[in-house]
Amino acid sequence: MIAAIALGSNLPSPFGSPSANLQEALRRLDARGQVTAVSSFHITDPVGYLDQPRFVNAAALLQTELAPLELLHRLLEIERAMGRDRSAAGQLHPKGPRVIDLDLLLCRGDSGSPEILSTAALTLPHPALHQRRFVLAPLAEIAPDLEHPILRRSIRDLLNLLAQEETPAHP
Ligand code: PH2
Ligand code: MG
Ligand code: MG
Repeated sequence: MIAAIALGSNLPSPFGSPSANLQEALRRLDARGQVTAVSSFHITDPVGYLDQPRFVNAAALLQTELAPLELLHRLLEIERAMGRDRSAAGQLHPKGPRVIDLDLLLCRGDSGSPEILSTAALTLPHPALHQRRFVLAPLAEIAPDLEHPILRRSIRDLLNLLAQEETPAHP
């Protein structure tokens, strides 16, 4: 299957800067399959919880034999191995600063059929995918024609729709 993955970091780690963390995560992802495309790295203002450093965000496509839930567990394993601390003591806020965040966005089987999942462990497509510029803008660079299987819109269209929403109406 092919998986679209969002990457984010806004804290340094022993691997280096947030950008170095993304590079290290991509290297580790490539060991779980084949990274077939990587977007540019976007410097973005924090969304949601604002009192934290700016993020470096990117998107990647991974060709893998893993099933979605297995892949999710590998992503969480990479986050942990790279020093992501999800404990209450280790994080300021659930949406606060992190060394590395790997989010599974969208998966397609080899026949092209989309994975639609709604379980306690995993929801696919990612429920906030279409609302986040820091996810859509990088993904649109590498997969503009990828269709959101529920909204039935391409990533390019979703990004354009978000841009329209963000534009204030004329008086
Ligand atoms: N991730 C969050 C919360 N806010 N803001 C930006 N710009 N980029 C992120 O990756 C991000 C965020 C929680 O996952
Ligand atoms: Mg996230
Ligand atoms: Mg996450």
